[in-house]
Amino acid sequence: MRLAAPTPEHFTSRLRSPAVAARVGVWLGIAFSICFLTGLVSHWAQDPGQPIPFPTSPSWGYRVTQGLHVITGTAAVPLLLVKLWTVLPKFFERPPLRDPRRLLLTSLERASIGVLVAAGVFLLATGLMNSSQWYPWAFSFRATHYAVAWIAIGALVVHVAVKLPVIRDALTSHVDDTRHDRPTAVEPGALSRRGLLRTTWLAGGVAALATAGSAVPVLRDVSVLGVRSGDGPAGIPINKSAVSAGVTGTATSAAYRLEVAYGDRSVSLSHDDLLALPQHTETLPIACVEGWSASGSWTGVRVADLLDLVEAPRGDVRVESLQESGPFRVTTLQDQFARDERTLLALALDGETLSLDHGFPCRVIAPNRPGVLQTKWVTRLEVQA
Ligand SMILES: Nc1nc2c(c(=O)[nH]1)N[C@H]1C(S)=C(S)[C@@H](COP(=O)(O)O)O[C@H]1N2
Ligand SMILES: [Mo]
Repeated sequence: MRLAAPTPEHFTSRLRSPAVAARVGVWLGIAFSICFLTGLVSHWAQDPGQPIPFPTSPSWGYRVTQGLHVITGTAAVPLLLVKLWTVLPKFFERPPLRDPRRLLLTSLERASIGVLVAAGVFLLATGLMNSSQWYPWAFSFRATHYAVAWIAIGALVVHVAVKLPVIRDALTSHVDDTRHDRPTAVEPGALSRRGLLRTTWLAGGVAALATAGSAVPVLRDVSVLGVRSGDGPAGIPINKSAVSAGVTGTATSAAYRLEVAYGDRSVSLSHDDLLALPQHTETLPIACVEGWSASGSWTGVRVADLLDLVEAPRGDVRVESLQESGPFRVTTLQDQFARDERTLLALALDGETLSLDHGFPCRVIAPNRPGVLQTKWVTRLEVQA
């Protein structure tokens, strides 16, 4: 017996039709576009250089864009699976070897689809893994996810342009229309085409709801995928714990000091010194790049007030944590955040001394900022101007 790859004629279900693929494709295109745009926002927000300063208002902006990013990315998973299923026979089409011109065109089109599928699967898979805090890779997630997003969106534009006539035709005719079907795609399945589409929308909706609870408190109970929803002191989840950051000793030591420096001027403040400075309270969210977010009422010292202690001009501030290693040990608090009156070095959350896991003795909390930059266990602020 010889094992042969299937040919398109082996696929007989009438559900595998451009009429279905185009309709699922519209939603997939919308989901990918939302992911792309909100991803650009997130990349900009995390860029230490920021040629155009990231705005500090509205304070909940990043919470919304990043929540949307992860929700639409998750909803895209069932859409992509159904879409791939409907076009599967295409992967087994034989290239038109006898006609060089058609061969070239088909090869180019297939290559662009290959790139699109590979990039799309890569983005959704790494995104899901990231939002469940599983990093089984050595490359930088942000740089790679960002680069591949450009590849995907480029390939998507090419794909839509090439298929535009078929897409337009499929969308303007009835869902059961057979004009663009392969000749063998005639067998009725367990579902009607409309039934398959409804099931797909439902699956996308369920995936979205299952994720949304990490950002939308009222949905918490239905969100089985919302991994870090509302547990942790004051209802705010904990990402990196004090134990895993290795700071339990240094953060609670009587020798703890916050150093504020500008050039050769510096001051050194104990936890009590910080408590003796004017205190301000702001309601601001922690909005993690993984999509979860939660709002808290933070009390502490304005970063601007601290910089005034060393008569520093405004400028980017280098923030250093007690944490000994790890990518988020040192972060940059850009000028516009350092100036903003809502930006605090928080000492308390919901009226209670900050817990060790939330960053005791003090942590950065600034409006409209990715959680990853809200540095905990801060021990040094240095104005770079
Ligand atoms: N020093 C330090 N600060 C840190 C982190 C870290 O790993 N180290 N994680 C950040 C991330 S990814 C998030 S989402 C927030 C979460 O803050 P929380 O644990 O208080 O909710 O802390 C940020 N601050
Ligand atoms: Mo985060």
